[in-house]
Amino acid sequence: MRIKVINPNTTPSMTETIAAAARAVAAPGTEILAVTSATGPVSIEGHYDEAVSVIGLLQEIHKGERDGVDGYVIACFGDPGLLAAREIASGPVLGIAEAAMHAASFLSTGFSIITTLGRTRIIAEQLVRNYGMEHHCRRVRAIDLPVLELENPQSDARRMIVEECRSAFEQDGCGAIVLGCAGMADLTAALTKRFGVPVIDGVGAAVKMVEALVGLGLKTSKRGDLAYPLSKPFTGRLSDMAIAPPRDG
Ligand code: 5HY
Repeated sequence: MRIKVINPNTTPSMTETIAAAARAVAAPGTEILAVTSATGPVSIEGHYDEAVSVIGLLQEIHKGERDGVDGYVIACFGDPGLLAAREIASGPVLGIAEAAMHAASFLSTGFSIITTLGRTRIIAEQLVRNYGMEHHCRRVRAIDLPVLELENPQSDARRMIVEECRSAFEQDGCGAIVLGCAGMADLTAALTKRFGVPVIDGVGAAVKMVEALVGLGLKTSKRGDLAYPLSKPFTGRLSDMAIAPPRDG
């Protein structure tokens, strides 16, 4: 099967981290197509960044549908554009935040999330509520470091994440950690070994869940609000994103 893993920020080095995490867990018969959005912000650190990033993400989903991709992973912890992506995809589309939270809820009675900036922490708290995870998520924590500092070998990001994990275990009573940024995907193995608890990277979790759903022969429901968008003209710069009317017969 072919799973398209889309980094909706436009930083190719982060896509490499994401691709490595996806390929590390993919089954032998799974091909990972890892792509960087062609347009949008270099990092996604707020509602505005998310909103703008969704255009490039949806363009990649459109391409994936033309290429016959089996399923998709949105590799950004805000899960930007998740429902819009599901409207235009036939196969499953999973966001890394929802995949990681669900995986953590299977493995512990309470998890803490560690993300980058304080403002992203608030967005992650909203996701926790949207996904009905209030009873599973003990706390969302932030290391107060911009996303692209995770890509900077000179930054203190690793040490800060380790310290935040330690605080989470001491103060939150959590049994698992969810890494709250796609750029943290390469830390999973080292943190799991260090703390001896499940540390969940959403990229890996989402790839395995898409594999499972595709393996079960399941697709995105086209009944109700996830039905294909209505055909109508789009005007202005995004006119090529209009949905073509269904062909007769
Ligand atoms: C992410 N931003 O996963 C996030 C989440 C964060 O560009 N990729 C981004 O840490 O804000």
